[in-house]
This record gives sequence, structure tokens and C-alpha cells, in this order.
Amino acid sequence: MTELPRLQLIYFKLRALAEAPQMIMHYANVPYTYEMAWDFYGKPWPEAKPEVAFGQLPVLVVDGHTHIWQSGAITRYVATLTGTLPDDPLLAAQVDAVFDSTQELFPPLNPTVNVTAGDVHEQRKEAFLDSFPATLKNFAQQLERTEDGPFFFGAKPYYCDFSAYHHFSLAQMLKADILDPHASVLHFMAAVESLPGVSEYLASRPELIDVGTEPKLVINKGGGIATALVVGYKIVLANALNNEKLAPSIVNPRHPVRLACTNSSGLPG
Ligand SMILES: N[C@@H](CCC(=O)N[C@@H](CS)C(=O)NCC(=O)O)C(=O)O
Repeated sequence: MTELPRLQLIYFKLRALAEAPQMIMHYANVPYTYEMAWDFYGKPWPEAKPEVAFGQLPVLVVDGHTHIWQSGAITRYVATLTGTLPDDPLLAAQVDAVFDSTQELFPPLNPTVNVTAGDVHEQRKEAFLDSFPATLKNFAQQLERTEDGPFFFGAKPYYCDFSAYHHFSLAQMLKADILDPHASVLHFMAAVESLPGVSEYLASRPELIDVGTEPKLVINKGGGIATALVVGYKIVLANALNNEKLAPSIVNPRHPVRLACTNSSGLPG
């Protein structure tokens, strides 16, 4: 077997674009470290940002020297290391199509859940909940095309399945029964949750609580809580993206702490 490269996943305190690669690596038991931006770059995010290709995270650092940005590129690369990218180019293209469809859920959904509060949250939540059922129906129909599920392309999960799980589970945080009209989707969620490695990851990652009021992650189940500071629309970056002192438990890279998501303007994407 080819030796695996050394993998460092650099990101913020968010349950967002690093979820699919992390779930995949846990599923395939591929070692990696999860490093906060300020730890990896050794400076607050606004100072590090100009040095980062395209100025955003996540970035995957491979063997200490090659930096891959864009969550899609990271996920596809990780898929090549984990057996979650099909060998057949036609099947790979179909998997990619489902993956890209899940990525389209990112901009409205991830910041709404991770960052916004109050009226902004309510407006964004309402807009998302209006549009999501039609999109979800498309995903359900795709799942139902596969006779030997429970995953999008049969009994084996590919990288698109992990991204779909992440986005669907965030949608459930906005409305707990949102997936219920589709038995195939519920079956899919349960199947992902019981994958080896994934179930342990999901059980051990920080809990995201108080969505819509004051979103925060419970750093460790024993007590530490990191609170996002949300001022209307704008995140106070000093807390979310900078070198905030964190509870000791997060030195374990498998227990990342993530809170907020912004685009280049500093506003939720
Ligand atoms: N298209 C990019 C989007 C990356 C992105 O929006 N990253 C946000 C966090 S979720 C970020 O780096 N925000 C900080 C900034 O823009 O300064 C991807 O998929 O990786």
C-alpha cells in the first residue's frame, strides 16, 4: 500500500466546509491534524489572510509543503486517498454532480446555522426553509434511483455522501423534521451515522448549540463553551477567526472548535 501523505487541515471554529473531508478521513481511518488558522499561521487571521492562496480557508497542507484550497478540491483529493472516489470516470462524474449539488447548499445554510442570530437568522432561515424542500426532493429522487442503497450510488459511500450528510444535518438544526417527508433520505442519514469511524466522529465533535440566538460550540462535554459574537450581520472576527484562547480539549485535532463563517468582506457568506 502506498504511504499516506501527512495531512494538516487548516480552518476556523466552524461546522462547515471542513466537515465532509473530516468525516471521510475518519471513515477511512486516515490520520490528519485539524489546526486552527491562528495556530498554523502563527498570527491572527487578518494578518495571515494575505499570505493564503485566494485568502480563504479551509486549506489542506500535504506533506508540509503543498497547499490545496477550495473545499471541493480538498474533498476530492481526500477521496482519492480513502477509496471514496469511484475508479469509473462516468460514475465519478455522477458522484461529483451530487457533490456539487450539495455544495450549492453551503452559502445559505452554513452561515445561517453557524453565525446568524435574531432577525437576520429568522429571515435567512425562512428563505432557506422555503426553498429547501424542492431541492431535497431532487436529492431524494436521486437516492431512490439506486436500488441497492442506502447511499447515493449504492451500498458503498462515496465522497458526495458525506457532504450531503453534513448539509442535511445542518438543515435539521433549522427544522428538526425537515427530512421526514422522504424515507430514503432518513434511511441515508441513519446509514451515514452508523458508518465505522463516522459514528465516533459525530459523537465526539463539539456540539453546536443555541442556533438562531447565540450560536456556540460546546468545546468539551465537561464544560468549555466558545461563544460567537454576532453583531447584527457582522461577526466580530476577533473571536471567530483570530487567536482566541481556547479550552485545552481542542489541542486534540479530532475535536475542533468552530464557530463562524465569513466571506472576504467579513460578512457571513
Ligand atoms: N469556495 C470556498 C469558500 C471558502 C470560504 O468561504 N471560507 C470562509 C470560511 S467558511 C473564509 O475563509 N472566511 C474568512 C475570510 O474570507 O476572510 C471553498 O469552498 O473553500
